[in-house]
Amino acid sequence: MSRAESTGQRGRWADYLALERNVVAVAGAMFLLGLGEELWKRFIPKYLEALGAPVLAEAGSHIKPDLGRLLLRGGEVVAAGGLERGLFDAVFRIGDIPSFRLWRDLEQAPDLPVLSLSRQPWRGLTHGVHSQVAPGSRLPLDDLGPAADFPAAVAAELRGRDDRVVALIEDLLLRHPLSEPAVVRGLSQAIDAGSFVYLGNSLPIREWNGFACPERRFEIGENRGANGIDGQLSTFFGAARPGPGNWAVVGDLTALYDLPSPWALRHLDVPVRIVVINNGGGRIFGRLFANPRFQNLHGLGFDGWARMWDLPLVTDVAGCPADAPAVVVELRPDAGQTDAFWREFRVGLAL
Ligand SMILES: Cc1ncc(C[n+]2csc(CCOP(=O)(O)OP(=O)(O)O)c2C)c(N)n1
Repeated sequence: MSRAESTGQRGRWADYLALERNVVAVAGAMFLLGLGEELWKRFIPKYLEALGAPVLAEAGSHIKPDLGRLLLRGGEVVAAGGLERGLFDAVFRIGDIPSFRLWRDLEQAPDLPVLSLSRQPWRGLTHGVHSQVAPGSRLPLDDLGPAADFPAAVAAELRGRDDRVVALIEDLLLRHPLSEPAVVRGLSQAIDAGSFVYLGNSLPIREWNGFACPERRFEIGENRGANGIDGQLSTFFGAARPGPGNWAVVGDLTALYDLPSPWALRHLDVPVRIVVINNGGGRIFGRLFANPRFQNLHGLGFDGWARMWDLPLVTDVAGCPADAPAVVVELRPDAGQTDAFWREFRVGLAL
């Protein structure tokens, strides 16, 4: 953007933040691949600290471990609850294409001012002021300073709610250790920190954001499959980095939609670990529709597929043969515990 434009924009943000006190800052997915993006990654946590507002951060933002007490660890449900109760005067979003469904929840609050700052031209939001910042350039935030004196009472209310949601989650994870959320928590503990973790599509993203250890640092790729759940394994192979530490965490239908993809592995020189969370269908639809037909329920396993492509298949991360270039890890969460987890989570949130 030109200098005049950027000054005008800064002024607009400064006015905005000075007027609006209850700002919730939300860091959406940022893919931090180049010089400019590294600059953002270093700068944003400092800026958010100065702002003092609670922050909802997606795993793909890569700044969760840097946010300390600012981070709403209970995640989207805490921010969504704040939205419902009209706690915020404004929402300030920084980042690339968002993966949280909270952005759709904003449709319910059309009058809420939303400020969005991104390297991308696409807002991915239903409303608000969207500003694009060229990749590699500084975020024009430095003049703002500690603009929002976030009201202590609202912060305390959110913080209290956040602590209660985190306690609820931890209790449920302990009581349902074989549930899907607990399986995802376990994955985030078992995968080496620093690894590239590709999440596809909606439910694994949602579960990773909700239940993975927020303090462990990974390079996250999120693909919600909005344009299709097919081709996700191929996308992962293409995105994998040289050297070890490439993990895909995908649903079983997502894997089934891309069965020929391991063909590409013989042309690639990157070791990969493909974790399939096999819950016997597209369970995301269990939440949306009463009719189970939408879930495409099945009783298939992935051993035949793995054999076809000469890939070892193991049933826990610890069992991965270290020297194998590609491994399938098939995890089967306990359906009863998963149902109980989500049922009790809903009940606990309503209390
Ligand atoms: C090509 C294509 N077909 C269908 C869909 C609709 N769709 C979205 S999510 C989903 C199910 C995903 O199931 P799975 O990978 O098993 O994940 P789970 O929901 O069980 O975690 C489907 C079929 C889509 N997005 N793209």
